[in-house]
Amino acid sequence: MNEAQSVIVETPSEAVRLVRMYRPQARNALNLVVRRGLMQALAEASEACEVRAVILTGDDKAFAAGADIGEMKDASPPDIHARRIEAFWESVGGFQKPLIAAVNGYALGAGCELALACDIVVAGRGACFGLPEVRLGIMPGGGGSQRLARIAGKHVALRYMLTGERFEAEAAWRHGLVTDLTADEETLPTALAIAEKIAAMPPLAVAKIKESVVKGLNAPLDAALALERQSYYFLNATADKEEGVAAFLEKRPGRFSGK
Ligand code: DAK
Repeated sequence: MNEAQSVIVETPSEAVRLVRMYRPQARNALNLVVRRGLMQALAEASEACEVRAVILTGDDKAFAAGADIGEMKDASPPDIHARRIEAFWESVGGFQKPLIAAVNGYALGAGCELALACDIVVAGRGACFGLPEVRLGIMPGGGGSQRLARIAGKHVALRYMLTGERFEAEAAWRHGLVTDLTADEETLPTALAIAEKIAAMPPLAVAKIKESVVKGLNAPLDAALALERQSYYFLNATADKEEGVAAFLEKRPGRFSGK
């Protein structure tokens, strides 16, 4: 546990880190302490070679109910600038290993943006999403307006952002924000099973696939296809490719070295 116990880091297995936002008295609202704790946990997971996938979660009531509204109250633009909140969002968006959100309860505002910034989102049927910033006279500032529009399309993004209305996990799944819809009690086990599956894959292939998709989405198609091709050639020169092909032909599981 770190940062006054607002973020708890668990190691369900050597290859999987579970990072839990823990500020239940405020529905896990992302104050400065929680943001710092998350940044620290991600930096440590990034450094640790044995970690192959990270799960972000909250508790039964909330993944996270947004940025801390109390901290916003008297914040002027220079105050907000000085807090360097973008460093937090960059640490999530730029995280190189697979990041899985396991969402139960509320994922609102910055909490929803956090889920949107992950690579895979598992949600319990009772989860509730939304970007209600408009009701506070502001707008999503953690990438939500761009990521929701890219994932769900302009109409869906504006439908929810302009009204601030919440939407249920089932709708989030229909709109493509949620990859896996589960019973609430299955959210974490499902996320863990996905993380373990990824962790058993050849690490270089996993890294290149994530890089190709995430960077490719920000690039024109020609440049994105060139990046994909380059990564493909790179992977063809790895020991893991040799092992993966040999394992298939010999009808046995692959033993990958990450080389
Ligand atoms: N901030 C602070 N405290 C919060 C909170 C929040 N976002 N959400 C809940 N809490 C606190 C409540 O004040 C309450 O505290 P006490 O009264 O017990 O002291 C406690 O958590 C329990 O909340 P409720 O009593 O309201 O519990 P309910 O189950 O009835 O309702 C709720 C849960 C999540 C539906 C409700 O609390 C709610 O609507 N919360 C606000 C949700 C919201 O509007 N979220 C968006 C916040 S704005 C930026 C990047 C991103 C952002 C900003 C800048 N930059 C890069 C600059 C993001 C902005 C936002 O997220």
